[in-house]
Amino acid sequence: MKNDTICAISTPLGISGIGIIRLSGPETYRIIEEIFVPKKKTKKVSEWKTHTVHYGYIMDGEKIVDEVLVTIMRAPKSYTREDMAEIGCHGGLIALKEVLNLCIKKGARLANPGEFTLRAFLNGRIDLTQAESVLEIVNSQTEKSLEISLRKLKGEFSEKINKIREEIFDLLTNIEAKIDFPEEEDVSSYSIDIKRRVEKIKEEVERIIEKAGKGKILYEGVKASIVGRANVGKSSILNRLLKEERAIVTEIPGTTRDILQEVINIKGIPVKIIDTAGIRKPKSKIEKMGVEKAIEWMEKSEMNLLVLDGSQRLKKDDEILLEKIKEKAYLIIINKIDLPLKLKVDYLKRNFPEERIVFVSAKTGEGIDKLEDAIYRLICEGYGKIESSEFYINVREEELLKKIRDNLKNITENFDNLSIEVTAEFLKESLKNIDFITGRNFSQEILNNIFSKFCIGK
Ligand SMILES: Nc1nc2c(ncn2[C@@H]2O[C@H](COP(=O)(O)OP(=O)(O)OP(=O)(O)O)[C@@H](O)[C@H]2O)c(=O)[nH]1
Ligand SMILES: [Mg+2]
Repeated sequence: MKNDTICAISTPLGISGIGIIRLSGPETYRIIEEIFVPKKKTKKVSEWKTHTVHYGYIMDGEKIVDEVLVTIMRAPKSYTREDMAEIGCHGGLIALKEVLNLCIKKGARLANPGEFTLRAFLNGRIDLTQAESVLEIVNSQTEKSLEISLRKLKGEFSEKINKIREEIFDLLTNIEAKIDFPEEEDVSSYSIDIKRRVEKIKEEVERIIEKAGKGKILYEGVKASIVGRANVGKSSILNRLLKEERAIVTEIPGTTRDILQEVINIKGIPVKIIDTAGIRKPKSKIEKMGVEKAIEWMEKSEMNLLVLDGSQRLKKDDEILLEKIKEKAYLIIINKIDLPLKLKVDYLKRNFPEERIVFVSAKTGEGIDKLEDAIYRLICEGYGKIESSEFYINVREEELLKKIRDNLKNITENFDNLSIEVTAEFLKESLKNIDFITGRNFSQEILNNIFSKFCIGK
């Protein structure tokens, strides 16, 4: 199966500027030879130089299918390390499908999701963390998370993991020699040295888990709900943050009935903002459901932004929300500062830290930049300094790293009571988990799990 030739449409299905069909495998050049008629026919496809582009027509017998550019990438200098070609078609869906069917007719097989990347992994071009980073690149929502995923693809994360592997491996060799030849050295200084080395490796693993935790926020983002009484300007604030008129704004209280979610980018962090229905005595069944949902969202979000209308005195509903908002990370936004201030700000300042209160006017845009800063600071409070994050680790990698950490901890915490053989077993277990991270050791199940998340053609 590994040796057949696969093909797929690698660009989105639909009308586009161009569409690309990818081929990979030993039959690639024979298939191109049979379906492609270059404008300048000088050499056979199998003699073309690697990384060259050729202009011509895809032909089905006498029938022209599309005018294309064919790019050749010869093994091992290709994404999959196999012979590869990319056919750049005009972006019409019918032509793309026809070219694809022609490739299949000539012996290629339609690729499974992520199969090109799977081959890159199986052929040793990238390890499993790098393969996963490809998916992370595709799913990145901000420049910062893209940068982090690209660093992982380059192998920075693998490098760290491999260094830890080397250290554990070295330690294990050392210990095994000791098991075989027990009386050669002074035992006590020897065990102090082992303990110190395990401690150091454990600290390094902990550091990776901690640093990656910060990367996680850049990749997965934060959920924040905008809540408040009806008509205080929640949807207007969302529109300001989005820099577009996304939510419907009217002077009628109860405008937002259903929940609206949009992702905004705050200094590289994707923040999913949820605009909720205003809280007030519901006038209709639909509105009542909206209000209930708003409270539900407050509970589900990582942070809540409570909007108050600065041109009015505090109402009972505001007070209820001011109480509820304290349950997790929050900001209090005083809106409509373009109007005369009637809200008792002193009262708020007495009861809430000053850095949690932001003054804005969604109408004029004043204070919106300060609101963005305040959201960013709130995220940093919860997740540490984001800029220092080096990489993102996914759930699979995190679970394995935690297993390794716990294994090493078992050694250091019980060191005096452990026999040298048991210590060796713990180290072997750590090594096994490291190999699961990088894919030096893998099961079909792990691969299926990872690559089924990819799209076809990647
Ligand atoms: N003067 C002034 N008016 C504002 C400001 N922000 C919003 N408004 C007005 O207040 C009214 C309500 O705004 P929305 O954004 O729909 O308020 P909301 O909180 O989403 O309301 P519901 O969805 O009904 O809960 C509209 O008429 C807005 O134009 C502001 O900063 N200053
Ligand atoms: Mg609204």
